[in-house]
Amino acid sequence: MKKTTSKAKASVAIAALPSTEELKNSIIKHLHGSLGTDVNKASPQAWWRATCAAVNEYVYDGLRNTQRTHYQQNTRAIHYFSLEYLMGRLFSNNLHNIGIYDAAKTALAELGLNIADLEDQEEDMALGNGGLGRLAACFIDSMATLNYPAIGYGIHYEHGLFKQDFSDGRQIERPDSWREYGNPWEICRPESVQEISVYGYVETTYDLQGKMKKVWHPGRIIKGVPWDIPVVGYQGSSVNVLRLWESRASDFFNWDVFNSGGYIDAARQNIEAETISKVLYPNDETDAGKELRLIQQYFFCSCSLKDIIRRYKRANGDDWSKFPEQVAIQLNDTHPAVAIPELMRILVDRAEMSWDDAWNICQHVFAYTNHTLLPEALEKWSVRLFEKVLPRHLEIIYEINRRFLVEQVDVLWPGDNDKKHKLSIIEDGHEPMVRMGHLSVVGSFRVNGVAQVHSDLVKSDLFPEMVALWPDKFTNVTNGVTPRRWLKACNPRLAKLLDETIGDEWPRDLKQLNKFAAFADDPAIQDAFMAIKQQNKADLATVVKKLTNISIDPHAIFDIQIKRLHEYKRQHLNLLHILALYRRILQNPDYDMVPRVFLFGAKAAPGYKLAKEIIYAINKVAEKINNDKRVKNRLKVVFMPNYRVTLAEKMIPAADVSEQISTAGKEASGTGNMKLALNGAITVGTLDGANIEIAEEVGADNISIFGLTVDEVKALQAKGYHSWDYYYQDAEIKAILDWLETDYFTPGKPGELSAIKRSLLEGGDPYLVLADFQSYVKAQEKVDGWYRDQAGWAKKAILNTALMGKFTSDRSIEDYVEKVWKLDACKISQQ
Ligand code: KOT
Repeated sequence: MKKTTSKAKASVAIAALPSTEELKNSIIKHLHGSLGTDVNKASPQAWWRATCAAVNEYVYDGLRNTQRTHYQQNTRAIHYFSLEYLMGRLFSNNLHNIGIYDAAKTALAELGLNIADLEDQEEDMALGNGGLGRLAACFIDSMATLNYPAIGYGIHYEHGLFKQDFSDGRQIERPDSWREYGNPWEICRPESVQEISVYGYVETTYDLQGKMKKVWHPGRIIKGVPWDIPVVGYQGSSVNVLRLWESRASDFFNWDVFNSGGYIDAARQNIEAETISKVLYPNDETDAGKELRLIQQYFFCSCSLKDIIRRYKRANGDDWSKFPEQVAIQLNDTHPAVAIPELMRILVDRAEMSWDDAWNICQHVFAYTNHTLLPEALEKWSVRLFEKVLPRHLEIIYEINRRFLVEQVDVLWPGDNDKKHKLSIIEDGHEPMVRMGHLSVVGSFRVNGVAQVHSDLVKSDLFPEMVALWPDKFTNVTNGVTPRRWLKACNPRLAKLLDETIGDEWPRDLKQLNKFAAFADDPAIQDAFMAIKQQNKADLATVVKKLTNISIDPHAIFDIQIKRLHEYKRQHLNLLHILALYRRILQNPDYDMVPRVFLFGAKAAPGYKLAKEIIYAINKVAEKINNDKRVKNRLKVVFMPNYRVTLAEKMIPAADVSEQISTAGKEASGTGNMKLALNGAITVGTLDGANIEIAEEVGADNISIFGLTVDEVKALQAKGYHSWDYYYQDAEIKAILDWLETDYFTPGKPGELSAIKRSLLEGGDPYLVLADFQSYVKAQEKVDGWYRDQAGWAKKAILNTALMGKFTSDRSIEDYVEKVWKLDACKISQQ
């Protein structure tokens, strides 16, 4: 029997790791004692739950050690506020991070079970939309791994991001019920329930000394119940917590209504209170006017702040002076920005602190990360709605704004009303709005973008005057991804090759991958690398067959675009290229190209019409191409249904080509670009977001860059961009767009795919698809040429993996620590 190490390591939260035999016994013990079933009749679901319970024994051990150490050392901690956490599955991630994946695999095998079957019992925890939510998940993994005292705060949505089906090629949304039968990783903490208020009115009162005091009489009280999800650092470093709030009706409040005879009213208010954490909003739509969304934001911010303050007071009593030393709060975009006026309210109204002292605390506590420059995504709330939901907070925002305009703006630009209009937190107009970005900048001590070019644009285009006021406030932290999930766990074959060639330190020190570059010309390593890619592609082909019934050849180039569907991400540019290839094949039956499989994965926001039309068009074109014998398998097109973290983990290790083709200046960073390159895919990309930094790292020979740069995009738009010119001057573009209007892809229904053409011509092509088209085609031809030389390709792919060390989320977190949080790591002691 192979025995895993049970040696206790210093600064590791989890004391002793189990042997295979111990794990087996523990699983059976839980099968009997926690699940009430027996080895002879247990379902895969029961086996999975029993294994989770066995694993949790070690997780909880680490959790207790971590929490006790943090408490004893009264450490400064970072509190990550995010409306989204896109966690995916936790089973294999926890096993890998604890360091017992192999032991568990063997234990299960000896019990007659396949670990992969158990993994498939778990629903994805999809409490996020895309990049922003997945980044939060990578960050909490890294914070635990690096031993930083950190807690993630968010909402315990009952329903995560919708599930996607296709019906005749069109997206259908279905509800996601990830915890319908409970979730073994979460712990309810009724002892830490909080109550928060909304609605009502503000009364102005005066005390005996004539001092004015504002009293908020809330209209509704809501209970927040915390659910803790332990976050296991790699090799069991620290076990931190993700604390998610579930809304419930307040017992206290509803009892009153009940007593006054309002039984139905009480029941209705219960339902309304519980609605708050019911469902995640799918983004890319404007949330303006959505009262529930504002309440969600306030609900989790208020619960979290109260939780932080409770913990602070337990250690420091009523002395607020150490608060900014102990507490840092990172705002994941502006969604949690209402935490700023909420902390002011608590300090001024509740703790009776002076405005100046309270503001001084706020400005040393909050930091804000911007994730987008798209104007429609910059959050604004109507003053009217704000006043209805949070009347006292609106007053506080007015006062923050008044002081900001008088004490900052008017001092730097005396009498300049244009500047005041531009910088005011309140936007004028017939419907005045609260600008959450402005509020976040004014209330934070640091503001960062998520890739260098994006951070530069945040300064130059979004907040130039704020930079003039506070030049040192703005900084960059380039995103990263956790190599534990996005290489070690999802690509075990490549992980093993790396362990064997460069040692096994890379998962916690990704710069070690550099050593792999020395093997880029080594034929044996090239062969091994390509064989692994081939096996991963064969595995994916099996998944594709199962999900779509489409057969794909693992020897073709696997060309992958996976990300939310949005015009700026330009899935339709990819589609136009596919149509160009198809057309060339039909015109020239011997058209010479390396066979290619184009794989897509993307969800469209339910209200985003054009995004849904693009999905439909890709599916219809796929149907035609995949069934056209004349193509002779040179082209296949697959739209994978229900793209999510778990599907990403299967697609990324199998990718040869990574599509990162956003209009320059629009994709803040991207993180899929990092995951794909890390797994040896060659990027076809624009000079946008983190693609620029990826190109710097891997070198121009190992990436296929195309398209307009940020400056060229600006120049073209300044001079006036006319997409019709490209249509009339480029016969290929014209033919393809006209083709979409026929009934070729939708027999008997001409015009079904015309939405794309319309947006590119009548709609003015806002994302410059036609301007970049020919350059994109050339970048793809370059890739086709590269692939014909397999040794040359292997070298490029190896160098992509080897040179991605910068893009670990551990580095991002170290950057935050140095530039923003000023935090010390905390060695965890065992009891
Ligand atoms: C959505 C709504 C409002 C504001 C921001 C967003 C947003 C931005 N959601 N996801 N993002 C992405 O965040 C990632 C992590 O920083 C970036 O890599 C990506 O470029 C953003 O689009």
